[in-house]
Amino acid sequence: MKICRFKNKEKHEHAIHIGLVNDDSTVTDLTAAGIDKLTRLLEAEDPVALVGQLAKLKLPRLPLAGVQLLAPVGWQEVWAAGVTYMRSMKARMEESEFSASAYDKVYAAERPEIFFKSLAQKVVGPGEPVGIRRDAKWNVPEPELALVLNSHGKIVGYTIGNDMSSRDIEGENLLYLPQAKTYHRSCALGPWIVLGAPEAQAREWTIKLNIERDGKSVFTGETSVSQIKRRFEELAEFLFRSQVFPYGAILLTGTGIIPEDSFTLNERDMVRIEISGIGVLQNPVAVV
Ligand code: DO4
Ligand code: MG
Repeated sequence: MKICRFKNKEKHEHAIHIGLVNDDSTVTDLTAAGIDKLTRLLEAEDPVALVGQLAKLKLPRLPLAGVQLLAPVGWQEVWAAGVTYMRSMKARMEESEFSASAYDKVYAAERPEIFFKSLAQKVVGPGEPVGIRRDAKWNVPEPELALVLNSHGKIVGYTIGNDMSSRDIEGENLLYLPQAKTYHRSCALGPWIVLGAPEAQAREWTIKLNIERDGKSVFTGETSVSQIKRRFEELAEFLFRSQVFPYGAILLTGTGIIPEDSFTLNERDMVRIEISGIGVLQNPVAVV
């Protein structure tokens, strides 16, 4: 079951609607049934049952091609876990002699690395440009499974996240991590939220990254969600320790795909992330 935020392209209106995506071809407008915010669904006792009941009503349907999908986040803060895949730990130890032992230790430690990534209103949606910093020389996308958590810390869904990162800034000094990770257009989410998949099912999904330059593929990579070292509930539990999220939160689960060290993104590259079980998130790259 896939839910989304969208605008009606045909009507050129600014109003934001909440929708149910049917067979990747049409969208049922749930806002016509009074669902004006994602949290009305995500905070429900049983979001899948609620959407199932709404789907039985006679509600307007639009072609998917006639809507502009928006980032599936309303008021939730976006956070990110790091060094959850062996590949991420190794690549980061290589990028920085200075911080190598920190990455090594955090991979094995009981407490995971979790950092603040973005306010909801700064998140980029499907088709919108993601940013590379003008003061960075080594920039990469990080394709990540994103957990959608309600205000009680319960995992209610999943979406695709891109944790855009400046590897030279991060590698120079670990204390520069917030500048390497949190800047204009550094976080993309979409295309929608998949509800109701248990962790065991999500662990069977694959994550693929394809980067195109001038219409040609310049990088492809693939990993499996099963390679994430920590359980999703463990990550969610640490995020909610001594914290409150009145609107819930989004938690990116770390990257397992890192291009070779000679690779950096260019302006106008196209980043395509596919997670089987969710869909495709695609964004062009712009210098910010
Ligand atoms: O500590 C650096 C960031 C790690 C990260 O973002 C990841 O592993 O995905
Ligand atoms: Mg990351």
